Amino acid sequence: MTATPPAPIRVAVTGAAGQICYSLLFRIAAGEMFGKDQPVILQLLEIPVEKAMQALGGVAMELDDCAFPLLHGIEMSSDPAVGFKDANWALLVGSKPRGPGMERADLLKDNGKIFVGQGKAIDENAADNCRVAVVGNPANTNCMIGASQCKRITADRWTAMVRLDQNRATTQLAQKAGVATTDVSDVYIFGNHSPTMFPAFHLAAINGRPAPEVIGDDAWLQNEFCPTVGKRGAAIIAARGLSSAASAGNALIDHVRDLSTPGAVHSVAVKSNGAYGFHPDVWAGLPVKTTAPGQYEVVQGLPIDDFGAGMIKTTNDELTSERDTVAPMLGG
Ligand code: NAX
Repeated sequence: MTATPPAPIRVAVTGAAGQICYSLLFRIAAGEMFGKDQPVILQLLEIPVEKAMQALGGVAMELDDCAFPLLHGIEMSSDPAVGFKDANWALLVGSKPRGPGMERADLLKDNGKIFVGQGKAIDENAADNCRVAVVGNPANTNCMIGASQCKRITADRWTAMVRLDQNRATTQLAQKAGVATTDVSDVYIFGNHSPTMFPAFHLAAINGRPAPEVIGDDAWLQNEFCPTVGKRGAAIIAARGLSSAASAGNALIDHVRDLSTPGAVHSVAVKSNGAYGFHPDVWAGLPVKTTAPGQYEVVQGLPIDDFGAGMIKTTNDELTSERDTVAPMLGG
């Protein structure tokens, strides 16, 4: 007897004609985010500009041309009320890039407006069980702004992505130690998705042993590893002339898959509620354990040494100052 396939998951994705989505959407449709038996319907959102919608049409044609068995539908819209309708997951990838000479405060405010609108649209239109993952930068603060507009889709459902930073840190440690990435575990990112983040090397393990003991070079860990991970995005722009795209899409696959997998322990930016000394109302990268599909708890009580405390203070100060900049946009 053949088992009845599960009902499709509706996945709303913004920035769907952009470069991250050009890798991400195909992997979702291939079953890498929600599993090889789970059908999906993609609800693709772009800005109401002819060029963007035309490009989106081309992406949809390519998705069609893959004949993905799990892809049960593609919907396209520039209206958030339509795009987020009944969505079970909302992946907020689109945002406005920083233009030449643009101040970070202006970027925060310009993108903040997008996330005010999208937060409201998600609260009014998404499915009751909707979960949100924010990728568009500044991701942590955009996530805070979006969540602040919601009553139904509560703050604990709003997450921002620091998984790319976790993956970057894992590979840097593996390469330094001369081991496989699968030999490295317990890599957690604390704070902002920005160069101030703290990749907590003192908690990481290599084949079960503390990473600092295996690597035996604290100066490298503090003075090279941390800045390399923190500034990796800029290094990729310098090399490629474009920001990270395939690796960001890959990280979002990991982020959502692990949030859907009970027992997974991974780095996610969530409302801090004061964990590890973060301002309670900012979204900070933290180690979380998935407790049920879409639900998690912050892993509490991990030891933080003086170096780590200093790093966490710096990244918390940045998150708090971003919060101050966008304070007039916060709903609730
Ligand atoms: P692209 O500029 O290639 O694509 C962004 C797309 O979003 C564009 O097609 C644009 O029309 C669309 N868009 C803008 N506003 C929108 C709105 N209100 N509704 C729907 N669509 C909208 O950028 P891409 O390289 O794909 O990067 C997307 C975002 O991810 C950027 O903000 C980028 O900074 C951020 N990143 C975040 C990372 C993270 O780890 N959190 C890493 C990678 C990346 O830098």
